[in-house]
Amino acid sequence: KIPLVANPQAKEPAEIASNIKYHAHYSPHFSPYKFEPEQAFYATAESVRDQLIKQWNDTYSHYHKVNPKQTYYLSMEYLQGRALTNSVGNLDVQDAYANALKQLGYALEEITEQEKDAALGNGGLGRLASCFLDSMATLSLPAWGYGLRYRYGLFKQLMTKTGQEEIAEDWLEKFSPWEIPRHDVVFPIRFFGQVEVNPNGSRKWVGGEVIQAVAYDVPIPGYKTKNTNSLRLWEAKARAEDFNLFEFNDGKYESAALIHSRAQQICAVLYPGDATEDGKLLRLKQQYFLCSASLQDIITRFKERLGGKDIQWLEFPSKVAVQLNDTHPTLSIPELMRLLMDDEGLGWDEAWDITNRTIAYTNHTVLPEALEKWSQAVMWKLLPRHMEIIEEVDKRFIIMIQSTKPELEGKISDLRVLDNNPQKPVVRMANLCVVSAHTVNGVAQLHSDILKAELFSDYVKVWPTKFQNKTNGITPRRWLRFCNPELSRIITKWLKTDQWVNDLDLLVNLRQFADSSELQAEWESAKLASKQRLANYVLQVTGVSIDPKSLFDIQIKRIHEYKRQLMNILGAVYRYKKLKEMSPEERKKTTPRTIMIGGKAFATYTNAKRIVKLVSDVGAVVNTDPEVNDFLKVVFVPNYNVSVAEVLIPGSELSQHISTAGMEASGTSNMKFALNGCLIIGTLDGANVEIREEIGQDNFFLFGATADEVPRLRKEREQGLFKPDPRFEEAKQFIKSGAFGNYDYSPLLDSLEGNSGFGRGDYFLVGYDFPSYMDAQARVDEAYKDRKKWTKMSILSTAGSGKFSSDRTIGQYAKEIWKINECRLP
Ligand code: 26Y
Repeated sequence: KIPLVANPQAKEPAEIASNIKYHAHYSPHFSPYKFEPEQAFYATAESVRDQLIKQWNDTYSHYHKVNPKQTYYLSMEYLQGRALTNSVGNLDVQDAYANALKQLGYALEEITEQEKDAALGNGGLGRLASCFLDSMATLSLPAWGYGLRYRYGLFKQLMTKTGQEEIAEDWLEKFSPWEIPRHDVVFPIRFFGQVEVNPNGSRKWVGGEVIQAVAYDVPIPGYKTKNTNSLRLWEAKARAEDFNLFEFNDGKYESAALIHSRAQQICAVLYPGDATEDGKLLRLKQQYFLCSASLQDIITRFKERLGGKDIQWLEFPSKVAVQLNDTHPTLSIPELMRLLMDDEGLGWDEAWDITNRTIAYTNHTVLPEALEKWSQAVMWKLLPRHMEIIEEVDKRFIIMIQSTKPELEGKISDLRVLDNNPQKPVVRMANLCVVSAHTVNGVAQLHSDILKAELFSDYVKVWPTKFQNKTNGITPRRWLRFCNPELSRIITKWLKTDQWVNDLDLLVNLRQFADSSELQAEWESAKLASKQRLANYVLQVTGVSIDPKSLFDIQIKRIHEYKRQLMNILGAVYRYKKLKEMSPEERKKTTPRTIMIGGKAFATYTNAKRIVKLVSDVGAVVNTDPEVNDFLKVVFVPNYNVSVAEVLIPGSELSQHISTAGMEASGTSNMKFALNGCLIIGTLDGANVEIREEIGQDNFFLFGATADEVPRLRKEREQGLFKPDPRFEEAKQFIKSGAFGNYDYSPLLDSLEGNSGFGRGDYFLVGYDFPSYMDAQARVDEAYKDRKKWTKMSILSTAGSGKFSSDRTIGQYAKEIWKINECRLP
């Protein structure tokens, strides 16, 4: 009885239902006779997209007309997750859609579950980019994202007997309702070839192969604003004229389509393995593809928006800000130089000045192995003109230092862009960024301080004002308002406003109610409901049943030795052993715990994979041991991703952020947990330091060495000057005894020995921090017994999280780095 009516601006539930039905019927993707949850999802998403398109087009025209300075965020990763809940929430049509779907026989929550995560990223850096997009739109800032449209994003993690197995995750299997191909936005991207010198001395890159970049746009709606920005993802496509029809007709099918298959490789997967030379080349191609397509697009738009006026190139930086999300898009620097000099005819000095005033760089790590270095030979082969430009940047930098900072003469070989070590000449991408960009920032205060004091300390002497801090943030829409509606309702009720969703600092006003038993009761019941939902999820994906009355203790993040999931599991092993040794009466006095660990290990990172295996092996034993079952469960949550996080975080009570101090640049899930009233056990690392400051030290379970102690402790550990705590030895020994099966854990356990000559000799200081970690865990157990106190701490965590809104972070980038202003749709 619901009519089929196309109505892109439908407001009333009945109209929306009609529009959804219209899409289900006329969508070319499905047979019109079926309306199962999957079709219902796609039809609903298309109807939401209808609503977005008008605002999206209006936003584009508005920016075009006003022509403000605009930011372009370049990132090789975006971890967008699902978009439906976020879109209806940001459009403020959640109730209308829920109602419309009800008329069609569905619940909105059920339909949203049908959506596949867009996982075009690995971890923190990619999710940060996605939170930033949400804040840029919400703040009505003229700011777009650029990325790559990977065919296969982050792999799907399967847990088998041997541990993690990776399989390709087909997020585009059917199609994505959120992307719109722009077949008219196409740029040529060249690879290989040679440099031609013209009689007038100008240079031109010619030959090689040319592949096209085609734009796919994803709408990014803001919350409580009509501004709808874009995430532009590039897809690679060969030109039709490069298809060799003669060869094909001659039966040489593969060689005829060679360039087509080479084009397809570029965006086929996120982080293709780089163990081989071909793998490295492909990764470099991906990076260049993003940089070149985006800059050509930016320059085209700059020209279009002049509306016929003469081009003043020196005005470019007053219209364009480019932010590099780590060094992955560094090739933007020589690419912008090349476009300005070779295509637009500018001289070096002008081009350099423009490039410098346009580009800013964010560093996300101090780990030496994560600092990108590209072989000069590979660069000369793939990008000969860019290598010429990089050599010139390097040469001019050296001259500048010699003439202005002679005292740094001895440091030049470390500071310059090229490392000409004859064994392996490389380009140091971070150095190229620091030398070329106008601003360099770290992602938490401690991290930015370390950058200035260590990694980039000599550059600070050259450019004392270039370095800034921008502490990361998270979007309160996805990470509280939409993923935790129960808690949101309570917050709104007590603050008597929902303004906190846009102005997260308002959460401090919860502090005055932290002792109220009425609020505490509501708070606890919301938490319990989220824990129940989480328990259902865990049962569904692992078959393990967990008790919502136990303490839910969660560590979810990429598996990495510096993040020390190994310390967590050693703690669990020790806890298990002690429980086994206790009498039944003693056990009853302990605090029951459910330890959940989730995260993906990079496919070739063997020690990380061993950690995954150990967690699941420990779980298999503990969870089936009737003696301890009521007091401890250990669960490995498979295939951790954005939508899994949206279930886990609201249901968490304790979360672990336990990296070796100085190694986690910031962390962002720590902010999500704290915002959802979860207490943190953690080290003084990354943003933990600031979170603890904001929520109060009494509400944070602190342990471990500080960053400035780490170098000395490492030395002592290596020299065998440090005597490990007996608890640490006991836990390791218990694993070695075969208590969790006979898989060979020795490479893992040996890496924890300080002076054994194995690996880096407990480089991550698990041995040193273990006793203080266990003491902090004992304080957690005690605190949890006092429900009133715990709930108060939980309320204070949320109340103190205002600073960690990505709206605050983006506001600071806009003002202090990009110099852009709001450009709100009327
Ligand atoms: C190119 C390759 C070697 C590479 C690929 C991805 C290197 C690094 C990365 C990703 C890094 C990353 O995700 N870093 C994280 O960034 C977050 C956002 O700033 C931080 O919160 C987190 O501490 C940091 O590890």
